[in-house]
Amino acid sequence: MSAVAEVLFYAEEPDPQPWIAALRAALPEARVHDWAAGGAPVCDYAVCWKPPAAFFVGQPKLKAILNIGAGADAVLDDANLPTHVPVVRLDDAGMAGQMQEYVAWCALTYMRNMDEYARLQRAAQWLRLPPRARGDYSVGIMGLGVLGRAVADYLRRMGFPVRGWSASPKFLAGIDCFAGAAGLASFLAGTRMLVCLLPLTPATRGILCRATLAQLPRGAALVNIARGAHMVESDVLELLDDGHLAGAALDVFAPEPLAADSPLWRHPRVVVTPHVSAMTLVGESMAQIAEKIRALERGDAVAGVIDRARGY
Ligand code: NDP
Ligand code: OXD
Repeated sequence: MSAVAEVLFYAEEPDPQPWIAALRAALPEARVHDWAAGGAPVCDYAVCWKPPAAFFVGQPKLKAILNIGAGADAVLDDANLPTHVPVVRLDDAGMAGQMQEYVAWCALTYMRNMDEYARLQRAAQWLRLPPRARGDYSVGIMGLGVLGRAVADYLRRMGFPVRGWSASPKFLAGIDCFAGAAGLASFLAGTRMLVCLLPLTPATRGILCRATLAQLPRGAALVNIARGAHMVESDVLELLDDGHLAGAALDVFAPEPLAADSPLWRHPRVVVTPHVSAMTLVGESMAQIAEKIRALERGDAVAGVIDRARGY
């Protein structure tokens, strides 16, 4: 780094101090300022997760904004976000492995009827359901980016038939790939468990609605691990109640935390987890951000720059 870089930090976390300490340790050649403490100078870089409206005010010299997350939807929605400063998101940073575990757990649960056996146990009912073969239980992944591709490959290696859907066409070994609006119907028609790993953009908001989910075969399961606003909650509840959807594993909600009176909490066919399918890991994420700042200072290209026009 030519001169000492000034880095502005904010993370919507109960205790951001371990994050600040990890960034300082990973980037000792910079000065990291805790925005919440006040008094930060004009900075070169902003490192943030869900910053408050005032965060970018008085920062005319930012060279880049580093988002402490894979999804940049929250920071892109910030009314004060400078328009010409690149926004860079996390790539994997320890999240892909967690997503693989979460989706593998869902696929085994739904394929082996473990959710149904849990309900039968609560009713003290001894009932053996017809077995299903893993090779017949297709998993469809919406979004074949950093996380979607890692999950698709993991499930394929477990022996599930895997299909994926993305904006642009893909050719991935052992995965049936579909793309764009033209590919959506065929993708859905052959999917027994649908996994959403899309970014939240104007094109994907509300995509998990009746019109989409009704195209899945009856008895399909839904796994939403992307953003709550992908889902039209009332449509999902209706489809669960009429049996079109056999179950839903939901990790993300709009808004979060999920309201205490939401019917999702107590629905017998819904599993709720509190946005933990892939947690942002302090060490890995701060190390990746430090490397990206170093690369930017050298004038090198970095992975994960958001295309503002497409929103991801
Ligand atoms: P990427 O940007 O790497 O991948 C996004 C994928 O979605 C790409 O394959 C892209 O297609 C596809 N896509 C985007 N828009 C459309 C569209 N309109 N139609 C079809 N496909 C589309 O993102 P990541 O894999 O890193 O992360 C995905 C999301 O996961 C994040 O945005 C975030 O919301 C969520 N997430 C959730 C976490 C949790 O704990 N619940 C943790 C981390 C992330 P193409 O390849 O053609 O561009
Ligand atoms: C992310 C998240 O986008 O944690 O990284 O949701």
